Amino acid sequence: MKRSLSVLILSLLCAVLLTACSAGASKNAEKASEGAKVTIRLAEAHPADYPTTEGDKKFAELVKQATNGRINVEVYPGGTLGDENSVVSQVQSGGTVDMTRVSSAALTSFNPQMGLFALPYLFKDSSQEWTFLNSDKGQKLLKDLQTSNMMGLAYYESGARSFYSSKPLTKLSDLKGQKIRVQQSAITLEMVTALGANPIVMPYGDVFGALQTGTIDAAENNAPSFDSANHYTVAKNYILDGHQRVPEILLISLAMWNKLSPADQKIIQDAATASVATEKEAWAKYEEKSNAKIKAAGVTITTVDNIAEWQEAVKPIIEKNGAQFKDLIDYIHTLK
Ligand code: GTR
Repeated sequence: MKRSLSVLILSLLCAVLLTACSAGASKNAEKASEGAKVTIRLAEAHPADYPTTEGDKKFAELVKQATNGRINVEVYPGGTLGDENSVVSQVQSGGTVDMTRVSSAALTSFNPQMGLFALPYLFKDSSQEWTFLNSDKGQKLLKDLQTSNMMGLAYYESGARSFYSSKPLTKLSDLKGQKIRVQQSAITLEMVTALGANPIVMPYGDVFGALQTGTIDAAENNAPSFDSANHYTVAKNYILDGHQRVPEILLISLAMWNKLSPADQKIIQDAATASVATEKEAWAKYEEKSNAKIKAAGVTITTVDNIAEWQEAVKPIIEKNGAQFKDLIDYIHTLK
């Protein structure tokens, strides 16, 4: 009798607590769904199934959930809103594109601090890179984009970039004289020149056609991009020198950011932070699939066993451009 009474009291207590909690939760949700509706247009250069797009979609879903649909993030994959540079200009000027997932390389001409990630062979591996990205110094770089009217919400994984060519490419000296497409980044242009090749800046979407027609001989990217953009069907030689680890950034215009209430800003920031895990998980799977696909397609894949030779060739570039990032570089070298 005594026992069943205490069970009853306990169950009653639980029920009261649960009701109080769910009332609190629905009150919060109600609060988040109050106010004017907001639509955020997010531009993505990659196709719908690419890892970064998976991250964008997760971000949109989390924002929708937290605001009961009051803030609607529309994701536009496949570069339909324009190439990276024009999209970043839109975001920066508070134009019709409010957000984009973009390569930090495309931000270097808008914010010189982003040039850090263009420095060749800066990070030892992904683990050292992420220790830096998650550190206060790495996060500060994101927030400092505000000085360029943009706000970095999160970093996404982008692996390491390596060269691929339609011409033979199994050693450093093969790069000599090759016309290589690069992203719009002054440091990358200098790096490619130092490696003996001729850099050509061109939008990502034009690379496939340019490889086909021979306007360029080569390009450089991570395996998922090499695969998803079909470059591997034309450029059959891939040399894994891993010259750069250029993180992706989830970016919002300062114009949109400043329109949001502090509570909404927190929802947006939290959703962006939470979406990183989804993107990284999708990245690992996609990268594995891409490597298998590239191999099966008969691409000659060369691993580099004398990376010191490549590092030596770009040393002057690091010395010249690294001075402005000395503190950050020294800090990175202390990380495991
Ligand atoms: C990819 C990156 C794209 C784009 C592309 C490029 O790795 O995800 O946003 O910057 O490289 O080479 O232009």
